[in-house]
Amino acid sequence: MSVTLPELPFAKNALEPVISAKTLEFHHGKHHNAYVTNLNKLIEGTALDKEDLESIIKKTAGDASQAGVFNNAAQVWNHSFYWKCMQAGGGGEPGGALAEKINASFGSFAAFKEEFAKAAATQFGSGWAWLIADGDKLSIMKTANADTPLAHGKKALLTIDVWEHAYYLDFQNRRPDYIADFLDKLVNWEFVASNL
Ligand code: MN3
Repeated sequence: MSVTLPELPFAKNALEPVISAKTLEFHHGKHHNAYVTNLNKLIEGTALDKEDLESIIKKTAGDASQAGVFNNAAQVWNHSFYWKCMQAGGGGEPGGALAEKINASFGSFAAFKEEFAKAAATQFGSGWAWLIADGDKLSIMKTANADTPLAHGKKALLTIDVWEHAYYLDFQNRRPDYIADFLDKLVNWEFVASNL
């Protein structure tokens, strides 16, 4: 069973002007695709070839001898999840049970937003910021490089990719502006709520 590259859940130009079609052409068509290709090469003919993506990640997490497999598998999963976290005309505030959980966990939506943006801005070098379910509460997590909440027994609800390849063509070094626009204009709160 080989891992496949999922289609983007929107047209390549759907997230403009925040994320350009050019960025998605490279980010999905080259970067995400390369993680899929590399992973399939690494697991071909091994026992992991019969596992699904989530099991591959869990089975190789923390095993230095499997770092290549873990990094590529986690990056495949992280990107597939990240695309679903965005939509044209997204952003704003969630409602319902998710809004209640955010208020209970962070005090207010504004406080959540500030903490999420801070985690994304302060992740040194490449990585990801996450909203996760941690038992009954929601919390913010940041991970370096390919690392992912799944490898730590946590459930991801929302993520933002803060590798430079995610924003450099559109924002150059202005990572905080990319984060602000992601929160204000792109987050697909229905998808986030569906992960609860
Ligand atoms: Mn990326």
